[in-house]
Amino acid sequence: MANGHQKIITLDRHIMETQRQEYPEARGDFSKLLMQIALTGKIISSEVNKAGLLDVIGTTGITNIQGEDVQKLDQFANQTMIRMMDHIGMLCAMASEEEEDLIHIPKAYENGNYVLNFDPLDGSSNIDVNVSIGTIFSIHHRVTKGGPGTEEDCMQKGREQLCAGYILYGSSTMLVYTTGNGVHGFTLDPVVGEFLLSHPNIKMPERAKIYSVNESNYDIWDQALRDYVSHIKKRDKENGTPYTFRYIGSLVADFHRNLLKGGIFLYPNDKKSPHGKLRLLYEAAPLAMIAEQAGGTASNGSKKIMDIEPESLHQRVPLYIGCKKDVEEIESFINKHKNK
Ligand code: P6P
Repeated sequence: MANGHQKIITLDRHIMETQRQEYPEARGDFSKLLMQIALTGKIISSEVNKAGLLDVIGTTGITNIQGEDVQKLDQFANQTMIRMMDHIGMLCAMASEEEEDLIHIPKAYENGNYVLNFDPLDGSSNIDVNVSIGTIFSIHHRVTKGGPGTEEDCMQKGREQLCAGYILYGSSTMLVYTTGNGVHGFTLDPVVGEFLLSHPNIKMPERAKIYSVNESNYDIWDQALRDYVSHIKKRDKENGTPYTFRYIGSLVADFHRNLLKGGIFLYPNDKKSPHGKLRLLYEAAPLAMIAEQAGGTASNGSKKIMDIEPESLHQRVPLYIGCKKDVEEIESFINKHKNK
C-alpha cells in the first residue's frame, strides 16, 4: 500500500506484469489476446446494462444447439465475441455455446497459435429479469501444426488450459481470470472504462456452509445426492449449524459468490439430464481451473473436471465445484452409493 492508498492497477498492466514474470520470452501475444477479451466484455457489458431500455429483450425465435431460446443479447454477445476475436491473428479456431460447429478464422485473416472456447452469455434465461449473467472463456494453445484449427485444438483437457476466466455483468461488471498463478478479480470503472484490480489473489476456504443446487429436481436426483443434501441440512450436534442455501440460477453468479464467500455449487446428472446440464469445454473446465487456483476443486462426482478427456464440443458433465472439503464430501456420498 503506497502512502496508505491501494495502488490502482489496470487489467492491462496486471496482464503485462504477470506475463513478464511468468513468460519472459512471451512477445505479448497472449496479453493481446486477453486484453481483446476484456474489451469484448466492456462492449457486452454496455449492451447488457441498457437491455431494459432497448428492444434487445426477448427472444429471436431461434433455438441454439442446446435447444434453448436464443435471447437477443445472447446473439449479440456471441457475434461480438466472434467479430472481436477472429481477425487479431491470435486464434486458429473458436467454439461457442451458441454455435453447433467449430468457428473457423475467415480466410482473409491469419491463423494464430491459440484457441478460445466460450459461453458468450451464460444465464441468459435471467436477462429480462435483471439477474446477473456472465461470459465464460477458456484459452488453450493449439495442438495442430499451423493452418486452420480443428476440433482437436478446442477439445483439450481442462488441465491443459493456459487461461480461464469470466466476466460477470452484475451490480458491477467484474472480470476474474487465472493463467495458473492465482485468481485475480477486476472491477470495471465505467467512468474511466478500465478494469481495475479489486480482488487480488482470491482464495476459497477449505469448507464453507453454503450450498447451491436446484432443489426442485429432488425427485429426479440419485439417492447419493438426496442423502448428501439431507446431511448438510441437518441441525444437530455433529453438524452444528446447517448449511445456508443460495441459488441464483445463473452459473457465473452462483460460482462467483461461492468463490468469494466459499461454498459448493452442484449441478448433478439426474433422470432429466443423464449427463448433467452444464457443458465441459466452456463452463465446467474454465471454472474448474479458477476453483483449483483459488484452493478449491471441481469434480463430475468421481473424476476431477480438469482431467476429463473431452469427447465432443458441447459435451455435458455433472458439476460439483467449490470448497475442497465440500466437494470431497459429495464425492464420498456418491462413492458410497456406487459400492452398495
Ligand atoms: P436450472 C442457465 O441457463 C444455466 O445454464 C446456468 O447458468 C445455471 O447454473 C443453470 O442453467 C440453471 O439451470 O435447471 O436450475 O434452471
